[in-house]
Parts: sequence; structure tokens; C-alpha cells
Amino acid sequence: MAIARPMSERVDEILRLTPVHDIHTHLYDPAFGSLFLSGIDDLLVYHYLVSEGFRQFDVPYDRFWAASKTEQAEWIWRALFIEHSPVSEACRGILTVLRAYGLDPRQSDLGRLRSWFAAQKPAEMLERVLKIANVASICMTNSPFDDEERPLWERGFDRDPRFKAALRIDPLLMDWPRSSARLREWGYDVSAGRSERTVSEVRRFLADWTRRIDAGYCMVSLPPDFAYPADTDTAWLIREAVLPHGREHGQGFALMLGVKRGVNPALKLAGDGVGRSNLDALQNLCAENPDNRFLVTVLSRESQHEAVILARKFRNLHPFGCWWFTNTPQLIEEITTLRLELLGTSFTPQHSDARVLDQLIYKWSHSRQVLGRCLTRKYTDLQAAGWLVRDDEIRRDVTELLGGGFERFLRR
Ligand code: RAT
Ligand code: ZN
Repeated sequence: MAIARPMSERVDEILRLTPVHDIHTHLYDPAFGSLFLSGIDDLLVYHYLVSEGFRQFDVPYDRFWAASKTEQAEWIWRALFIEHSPVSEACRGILTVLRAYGLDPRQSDLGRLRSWFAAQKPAEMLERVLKIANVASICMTNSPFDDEERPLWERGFDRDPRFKAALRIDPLLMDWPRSSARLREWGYDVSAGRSERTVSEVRRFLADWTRRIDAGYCMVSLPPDFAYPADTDTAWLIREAVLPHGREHGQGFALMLGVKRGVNPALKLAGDGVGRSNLDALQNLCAENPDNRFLVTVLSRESQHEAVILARKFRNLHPFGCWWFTNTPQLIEEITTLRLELLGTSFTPQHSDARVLDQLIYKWSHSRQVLGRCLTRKYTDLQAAGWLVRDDEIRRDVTELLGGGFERFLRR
């Protein structure tokens, strides 16, 4: 009689072989030139590591920001890898990346690592990383308000079809006085006040950019005190412009809830924090707008359970990802198990949030490991309940979880 393969082996193999559609990153199509980040220095100055670095070194903030990228990377390398063990998740990530390339950081100093990366051809690195990480497509974060990326969209370029677009509108919703002025500059007849003309012009702006970038969905990150309905510009713009736009274009609206921007501005991109969201706002949005589809990820651990229960109540809500401060193995395991136990497979466990190409390797290898543990436990429980789990069913579930379900939800 054939000996049954252990469940963990079956699950891990299927996870490894199933390509992932990465639904939220900060990576760019290579056509964006300098916005396309890769290599050891970009890996080391990742803002997750910058905030950890400042806990260990005494470099004044101004001096750090005035230094070159290579010098910043050296400070971080010394503080987090040489003078202390690199146990944090973001540090471990670098080790996973180097190992995947066959590099031993114990045998090489930063100079040797730099030379190795410098000798690689960017186009080949892209193929190599996508192959190692088994990533089939990458969704970018595209903001018309970003002065570096906007001109390229306006000029047009040959797109790499593996890089999908998402329309990011934080400035529009969070800083209406300034963004209304920008819209005026770009030829939209808006006023700072709330008028019908302004609403239809904002909708024209959203439609233009949706078409221009072929946006799969629209997205915003919001602070813990976001309220809906409310007498705020944010709530007004969502109700009058974003939601009607979503219905007209069949476009989902992704909400990233709970970020406190600039808690320590001296840390720049690394200076944002977290707070508990009032999820009544999300409940109201889902209840009042059954014809809109909402995607949600919440930043605080404390908000996870409530978000999952809301998804049980509203079929127009799809939870995704373990975002930023929850993208650590212990929290991914907790959140994914919670979601599996309350939602079955109707959610998307993870997105990478990668900013540097090489990060795809570690973000996906670490997340696949955790997802493997969670699924193995669940399938083992099913077998114990007398339900024989077949490989083709595991494959079906994993395909859904690694982006297939997200796509289906958006097309519904
Ligand atoms: O995780 C991150 O890199 C954060 O800086 C944010 O960009 C966040 O993911 C976001 O999309 O706002
Ligand atoms: Zn992000």
C-alpha cells in the first residue's frame, strides 16, 4: 500500500508551484526608469529598516537624510546586521533574498555584495526574481498626484503586461484644498467648495485616469478616525464622486484603514504609525452601497476580528493582505487562521507591498511558509472529520487565495 504523503508536503509543494498575482505593491513597470528599485542598497534603505536602524545608531536625522544612499545603507548594515543579530522580519528578508541568489552575507562584506548586484543586468534580474518568487503579475500603486510618475503616463509608454495598475487617490480624498487646486491646473473645472459641477469634474478626472492607466481598482489609505457618513470633504468626495465612478466603471474601491501619517515626521516615509479604526464607517459604506465592491485591509491587529465579521455580513466586501505592521509571521498566521475559520477561502491572505524588486523573493517565500502552516492545519482537521482532501482541491483553493479570488471578486 502506498504511504500517504504528509499533508504539509502536499500543501507546501502546491503553494510553491502556484503563481501568485500580487495585488498591491509599490513596484513600477521597468519603463518608469529610476522608480524601478532593485539591489542591495535599495533593499537596505527600505523604510521598514530605516526605522529599525534609528533605534540602534546615533546618527542625527538631518545627517542621515543628507547622506548618500550608499552611506545610509552602510549605517543600516552595520547597525542591524553586524552589531546586532538581524532577527527582525525586515532584516531576515534581506538574508532570504541573498540566499536565493546564492550569496553568503557572512562571507561577503557590503562592497562584495554591491559588486555582485552591479554585475547583473536589470532585465534579467526582473525575470529571475519573478521566477524565484513565482509571481505572475504585479499590481503597482499609481498616483496621478505623483510628479515623478504622472508625466510618463501622460506621454505614454510600452507597458509590460505583467505590471497592472491601481489608481491611488490619497491626496484627492485627504487634502481637498490642495488637490482641487491641482485639478484646476490640469484643466478640471473644480472649486474648493462642494458643487455639482465640481463633483462631475472630479468624476471626469477619475474616469480619465482609470482609462489612461487601465486601473484594475481605485484605492486610498485612511486614518483611524475616518468616519462615514460625515460632514467632511473626504466623505463628500467618496459619496458623490468615488462611489458613483466605481458603479459606472465596475471598479472596486480598496480601503486601507488605520494609518496615522507622520507620527514622527523626522523619519519621513518611515515615520507613519497605526491606530485602531472605527469600522462603523466601513459597515456604513458596505450597507449603503450594495452595488459597489469594497476591498479592505486594516493596519491594527485589534481591528482584524471586526473586519472579518463585517466581511461575513457584506458580500460586497473582500478582505486582503496583512498590511505593513501586520506583515510579520506571527500576525500573518493569526490573521490568516482567523480569516480561514470565519470566511473559508473567500479572502486574499496576502499582498507583498514590495518597494524593491528583490523583496518579492522574501515577501512571498515567507508568506507562503506561513500560509502553508495555516492550510495544513485546516486540511488535517478536515481529514480528521472524515473529509478526504484531494490535491486538485488544494490547488483550486491556493489559486483562489493567491490572487484568483481577488480577480473574481473584482469582475463580479
Ligand atoms: O507598507 C508600506 O510600504 C507603506 O509605506 C505604505 O506604502 C502602505 O503600504 C501604503 O500603501 O500606504
Ligand atoms: Zn502599500
